[in-house]
Amino acid sequence: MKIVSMQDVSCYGQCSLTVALPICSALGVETAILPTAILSTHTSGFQGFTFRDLSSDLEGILAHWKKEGISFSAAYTGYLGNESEVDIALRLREFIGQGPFIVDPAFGDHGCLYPGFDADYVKAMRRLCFSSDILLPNLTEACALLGIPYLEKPSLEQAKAIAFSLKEKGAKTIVLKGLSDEEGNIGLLVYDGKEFQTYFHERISTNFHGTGDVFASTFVGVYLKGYSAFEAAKKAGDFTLACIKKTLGKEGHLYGVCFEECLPSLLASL
Ligand code: PXL
Repeated sequence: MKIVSMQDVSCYGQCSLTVALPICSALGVETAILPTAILSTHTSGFQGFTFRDLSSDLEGILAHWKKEGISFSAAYTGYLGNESEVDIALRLREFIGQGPFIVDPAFGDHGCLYPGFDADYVKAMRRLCFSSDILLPNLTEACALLGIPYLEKPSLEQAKAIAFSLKEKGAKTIVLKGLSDEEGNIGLLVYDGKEFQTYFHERISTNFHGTGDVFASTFVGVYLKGYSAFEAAKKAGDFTLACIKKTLGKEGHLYGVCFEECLPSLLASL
């Protein structure tokens, strides 16, 4: 298995490519990268971060790969630097044949867009998200993509309607994250156009950054090992919870989760 992952390099902060590379590699998936931007840190909780947009390098990288006849089994996209990179991301299809195109919208959480993103970015991201084979939105991203008000705690029926609408817009399988059940657990809904499957587990109320990237990277690696989307989503949810638990109590460590220490148990569970 050889994939290409397109997202930023946040040099410090345990997110995007510094999460995707180790997790996918540990899961036995060769991971090439298409870096969208280089930041000194991610944009949540750090002030004055540097941001170097790499958009103008990306065409050249793809052209070289094409000349070399390079191809991949799948593509996995996350945080892009700006809306112009959506068109580059869409071109990754040329490199993956019939392989899955997996998109983590990675543009917002808790009802807000990440700093620097606006309605135009969301509009551009619709083109990418609605052409994905597997879409991994949280509720913030799902509602923004559909242009509906943010629902923090939708009922199961509302969550199903959101997943159904995303499917109608063109995404083939939807893994909707951040749902709540009556007992206060957190969970997800997987909809592949045939059935809705849900999975809930313990919710830890502390908010750590980068958990969406840990979830997405684990999902991608496990899915490509041959697990179904639902099984991969369950493994990714369990692993993200384990990483959060490992990080709880580590002072000053809200910027990311200590996924490294949990990788051996993830591998042992497969
Ligand atoms: O975890 C998503 C993410 C990735 N990359 C950068 C971010 C964020 C979320 O804020 O700022 C640079």
